[in-house]
Amino acid sequence: MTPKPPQRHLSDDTTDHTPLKDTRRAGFSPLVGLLALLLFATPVLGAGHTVSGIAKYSGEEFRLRAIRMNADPNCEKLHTERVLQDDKIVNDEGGVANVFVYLKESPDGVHEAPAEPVELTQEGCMYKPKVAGILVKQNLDVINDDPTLHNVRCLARSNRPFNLGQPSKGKRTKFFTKPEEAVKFKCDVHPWMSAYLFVMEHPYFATTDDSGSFSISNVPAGKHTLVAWHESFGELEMEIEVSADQGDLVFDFQ
Ligand SMILES: [Cu+2]
Repeated sequence: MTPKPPQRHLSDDTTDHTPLKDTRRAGFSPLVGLLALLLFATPVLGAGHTVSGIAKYSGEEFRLRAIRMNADPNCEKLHTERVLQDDKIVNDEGGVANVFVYLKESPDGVHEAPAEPVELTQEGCMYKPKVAGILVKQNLDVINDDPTLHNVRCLARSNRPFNLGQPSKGKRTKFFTKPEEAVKFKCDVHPWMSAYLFVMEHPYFATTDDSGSFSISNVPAGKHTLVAWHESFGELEMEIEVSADQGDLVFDFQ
């Protein structure tokens, strides 16, 4: 063993570090350092295109039932109007909220989790957001914003499931170690409460807003499969080829 690594092995050395947390580790020679910086900085600097569109529902009409909040007077007190079930939110133009839209495969490998957490808040005895994405090893802050007991049951299948009692206002932090689609969260105290998290290896995803619109930024050019998932309407896929910003994609749930 020699304490000084031979120069010709340096480029091999850089390929073994995933994720590459510290570019200085690859920076034995300035050229290798610069190459690594260019390779890994490209998505962060915003090269790529915005992929956007809308999720619609054009199936049979349905009626949403009101949630029986009076099952817990502490929840009922937090609302002045009746609250409808949140599993099929469709606006007058057919736009569907809470559709998770994402690239099926990462075009550029596994991304490092951002430092800021994803928040899952229990507010008014409902989960906010209802559907969200999180990266592997990114912190999930589970927040109880209500003056009542919630019991968060995470029904993960690939990851370790958990069961978290939150008797009063407060925050608990969790994270996931493996990618997993549609991890369901429910509350044992309030049966109408549910939320879904997608544990992702890349950041190319978005959740539709109340108008059904989604927008994914910095998508690398090339062919991708775009998936749209909805808890009640199912899943749709679309093949896209990205070479410029794309703003008119339509997912039509039946
Ligand atoms: Cu609850």
